Amino acid sequence: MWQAASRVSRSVLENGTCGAPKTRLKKSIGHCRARAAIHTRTVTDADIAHLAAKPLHPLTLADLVKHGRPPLPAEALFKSANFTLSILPARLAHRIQSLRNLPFIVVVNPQISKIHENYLHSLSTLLPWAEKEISTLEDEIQFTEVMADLVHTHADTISILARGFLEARKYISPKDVTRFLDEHLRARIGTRLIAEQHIALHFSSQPHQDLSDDADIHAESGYIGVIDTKLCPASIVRQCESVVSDICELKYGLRPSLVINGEPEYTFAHVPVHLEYIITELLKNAFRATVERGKEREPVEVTIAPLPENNLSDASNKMLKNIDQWNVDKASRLASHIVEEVNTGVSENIRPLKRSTPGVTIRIRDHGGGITPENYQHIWDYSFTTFTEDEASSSLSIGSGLEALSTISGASGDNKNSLAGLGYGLPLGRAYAEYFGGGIAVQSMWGWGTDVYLSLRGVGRVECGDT
Ligand code: ADP
Ligand code: K
Ligand code: MG
Repeated sequence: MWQAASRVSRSVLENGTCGAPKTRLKKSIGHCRARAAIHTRTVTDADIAHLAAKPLHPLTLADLVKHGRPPLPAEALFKSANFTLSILPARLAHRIQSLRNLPFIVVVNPQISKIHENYLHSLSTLLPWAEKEISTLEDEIQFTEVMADLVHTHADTISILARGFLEARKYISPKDVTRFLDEHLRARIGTRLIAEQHIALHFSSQPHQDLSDDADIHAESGYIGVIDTKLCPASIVRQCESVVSDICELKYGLRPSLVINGEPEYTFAHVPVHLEYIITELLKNAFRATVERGKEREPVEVTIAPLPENNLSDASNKMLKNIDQWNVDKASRLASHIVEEVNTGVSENIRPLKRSTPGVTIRIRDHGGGITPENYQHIWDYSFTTFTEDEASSSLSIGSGLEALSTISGASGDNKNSLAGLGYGLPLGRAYAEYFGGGIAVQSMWGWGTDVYLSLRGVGRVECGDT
C-alpha cells in the first residue's frame, strides 16, 4: 500500500532529507510545487457566500497533534487530510470576504488585489476536493501537493500587503488598517499552520528507506509535525542572534554581543517557526537601537524565566490529574488557568509538580536609548517605523515615501535581510505570540534602554506520543 507513496516521496525528497525539519519541509514544498499539476475549479460568488457562512473552527494545538506522533499509519494520515480539508475552504472564503469588504478603492489597489487573487487561487485548488473523502494514498499525495501550493502561494506576501496599505493609506484610516491586518494576519498564521502540519505529517510518515534515519531523528527530537515538544528558547535565541548579527555587520560593520541568563536549558512545546519569527524581530529592534546609540559594548541581555512549576493551587493540581495524555486542549486550558493563577497571586497552596510546563517569559533588555514617549504610542501600528533612508537605503520608512517601496522585492521583501523598515515587526510578532495565548509587552526607559517581555504558553503534556 505504501509503494506509490514511496515513489513520490523519493522524488519529492531527492533534494535532500537531512537537516532541520523546517529546512526539509521548505525543500519538500518547493519540490512538490514544481512537480504538481494541480486541478482547480472556478470559484463563484455563491461558493464564497456558502463557505463563509460556515462557522470558523478555532484552531488549537490539540487539533495539530490529535492525529498522533509520526510516522502515522495511513489511516491517521487520511484523517489528518480530511480534517485539514474540512476546515480550510471556510477559512479561505472568510479571508476573501473580508478583503472584499475593504473600501473599493483599496480592493482594486494592485497589491491588495494580488492578495485577493492568491486566496481565490487557493480556494480554487480546494474546491475539486469539496465532496471528497480522502481514503487512498494517491489522493493523499495529491492533496499534500495542494497544501504545498497553498503554503507557497502565500509565503512572502507580508511586503505586498504592506506596500498595498501604504499606497492606499489616503483611502483607509490607520485604525481600519490595523483592524483588518490584525484579523487577516492572525487567520493567515492559522491557515498556514494547518497546511504545514499536514505536509509535515505526510513527509515524516513515509516508511521509505531514504527517510528511516530522518524519522528516527524526528522521533528523538520530539517533533509532532511542526510542533517541537522539546523546544529550547535559548537555542532559538542563539540561532536568531547569528542571523541578526550578520545583517548588523553588513549594515553597520558591527556585531553587538548578547548574553543569555535565567534558565537557558528550559524546553517546552511550541511551534519553532513562530518563536523564530518573534525573536528575530525583537533582536533586530534591540540590536538596531544598541548600534545606533553606540552602545555595542553593552550586551543585549536575554533572560529565560520559566513560570514556576510548583505554584499550583489544589484546583490546578486536580485538573492536571484528570488530564489524559493526549488531551492537549484540556492541557492548554489548564496552562492558561495556571498562568492566571501565578500572575494574580491566587496560588498560595504550593505543591511540587514535575512535568507541567505552564510557559515561559523571555525578557530582552537593551541599552539602546529606549523609545520617545511620542513614538511609544505608535509602535504597535502596522507600518509605523522610525527607520529612515538616511540610516539605510535598502528599506522603507513611512516618511521616505513610496519610492522606497520599490526597493522591496524577493526574499528581502519580507524584511528578512534588513534590520528594520516595514514597521510590522512588533505587531506581527505580537500576533504570533498571542496565537497560542502568549503576549508581548514593551517597557521603554527613554534615554536609557528598552525591556521587551515575550510570554509564551507551553502545552503541558503534548509529549508522550504512541505509548
Ligand atoms: P521596524 O523595526 O520595522 O521599524 P517594529 O514594529 O519592529 O518596526 O518597531 C517599530 C518602532 O519601534 C521602531 O522603528 C523603533 O522606533 C521602535 N522600537 C522597537 N523596539 C525598540 C527598541 N528595542 N529600542 C528602541 N526603539 C525600538
Ligand atoms: K510598528
Ligand atoms: Mg523591527
